Amino acid sequence: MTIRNIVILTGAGVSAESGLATFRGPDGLWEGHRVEDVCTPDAYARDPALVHAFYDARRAKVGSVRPNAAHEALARLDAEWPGELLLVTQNVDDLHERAGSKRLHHMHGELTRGWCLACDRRIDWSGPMGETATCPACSSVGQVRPDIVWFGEMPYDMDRIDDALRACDLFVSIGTSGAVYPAAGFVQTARYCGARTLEINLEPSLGSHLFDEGRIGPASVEVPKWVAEMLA
Ligand code: BV8
Repeated sequence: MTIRNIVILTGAGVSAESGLATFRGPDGLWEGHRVEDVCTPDAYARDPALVHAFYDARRAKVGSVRPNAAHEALARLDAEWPGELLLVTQNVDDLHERAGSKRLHHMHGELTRGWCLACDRRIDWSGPMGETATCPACSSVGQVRPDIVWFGEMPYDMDRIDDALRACDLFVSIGTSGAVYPAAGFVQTARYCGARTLEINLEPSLGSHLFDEGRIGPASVEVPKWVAEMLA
């Protein structure tokens, strides 16, 4: 089958070798916290200081790390692939952008953006946010939350993702445990619509049985190899 249109899904595993913790590893991001305590709207309503501290720490950390060879290889594929390509990331770090990816969508939001609940604008945010942040657009104080999709909230632009999955010839999942929906279900949509499916991960994910092919190894090694094959 000729491959023209590609959809790639990435998770925390693609940023692990840049030094960013994944969620479910031994040093997992959520090890210190219960997911319900930092990643839900209820958590934010109950303890905004804790949720802001969790995201302020992660935003600061991202500023001190760099894209790795996997991010760079995906950016090269984006620049050189002649067909359609959409990189959907579950990650809220900006390492794909900093490596140069353009055809990119953050389905779970971004650490480097705030969402003002007073004026409903999304604003670029680099430093700490905390509970008393002032919205640069409407000047309201303490109404800015992280622009992150929490559990129970709808991931961004699902129609765009669905259209791309239905039109793709190849779906590649990289560095994700397949633990969270709707991202974990994308492989089924792609298969149903006739795409080939490939998983690249450090270990088989929860959904590995749904993939035509699986490559086990670190993203910084396996992703550049795969991209070189695609561009050969
Ligand atoms: C929704 C942003 C519906 C936050 C994240 C009950 C109540 C409410 C909802 C539900 C419910 N039951 C089920 C649900 C649905 C829920 C869900 O799926 N829950 C799970 C726990 C069962 N999903 C949702 O709530 C979603 N929304 O369903 O909305 C709706 C409908 C109508 C109207 C309104 C709403 C929203 C989910 C989004 C949550 N936000 N992230 C933040 O970042 O803080 S989730 C977060 O975990 C990630 O974004 C990602 O999506 C998910 C999984 O993380 P991974 O990226 O896979 O990372 P993980 O650590 O798990 O795995 C890393 C992998 O990498 C491992 O496999 C490892 O082996 C590998 N690896 C490690 N190192 C390397 C490597 N691979 C390669 N190289 C390496 N070096």
